Amino acid sequence: MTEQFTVWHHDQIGSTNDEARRLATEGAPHGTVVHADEQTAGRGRLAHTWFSPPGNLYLSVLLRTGQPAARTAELSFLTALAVADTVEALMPRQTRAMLKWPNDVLVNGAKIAGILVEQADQATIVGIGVNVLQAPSNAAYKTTTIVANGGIASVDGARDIVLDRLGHHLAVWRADGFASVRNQWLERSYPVGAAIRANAGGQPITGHFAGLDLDGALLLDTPQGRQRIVAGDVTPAGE
Ligand code: BT5
Repeated sequence: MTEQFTVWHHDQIGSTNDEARRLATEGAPHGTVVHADEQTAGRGRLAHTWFSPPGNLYLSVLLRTGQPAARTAELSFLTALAVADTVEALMPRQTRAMLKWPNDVLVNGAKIAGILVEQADQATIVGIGVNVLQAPSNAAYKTTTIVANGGIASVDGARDIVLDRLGHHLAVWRADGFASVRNQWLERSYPVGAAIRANAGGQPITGHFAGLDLDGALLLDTPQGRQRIVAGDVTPAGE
């Protein structure tokens, strides 16, 4: 099934995810997209702020997949593939986008995009921010933009590519399930066996990356055995 997207554009908005949630409660259909040039209350996970000045892409896609809410997390990995494809399409040829659990898209170790997937009533809201021109200088880690990496992009061009790639990966997910998404995600992430540290609330846990579980949970091999981490962040063990 080819995805049909209908884009509602705003010059400025609080958060495209909030607007998409509102539209979901009004019964807006699958494929409704909220795009804004600027956000005044852009959000990340856990009440983090998302730096959202003009010059970047901010959009939220309302999906009604007909799948149980338990599969929502899968959409965050699927979206990361679409965002990585987009970033690579806009940058010089050899530049690769790398994926870091759970939702980061990095270029040369710096965060270039953010993904926030939320459940709203019967719908899923997929929020995507891609730094085209602007990145915050005061974030807790390195950040970057398409343009800083020698890429050439318009925000609307980035939007069209990301929707196209999202449509593609959704079709693969519908046909083949999460296994194919998971394998593609793993190909673009840390190599299995890499030493990483997981921060999941409480003490950080250091171990060796052992891939993703069938539901997208991080698997970490530690001296105490294999651990499953469902929420948190990871960093290379040395940092
Ligand atoms: C994310 O959160 O990475 C998800 C961000 C999703 C943003 C999109 S934009 C469209 C839609 N509408 C919204 O309101 N949100 C979505 P998290 O993993 O919690 O990372 C947030 C952290 O990244 C912040 O605490 C900062 O340290 C850093 N950060 C903030 N703005 C950034 C930016 N533009 N680029 C890179 N890093 C940023």
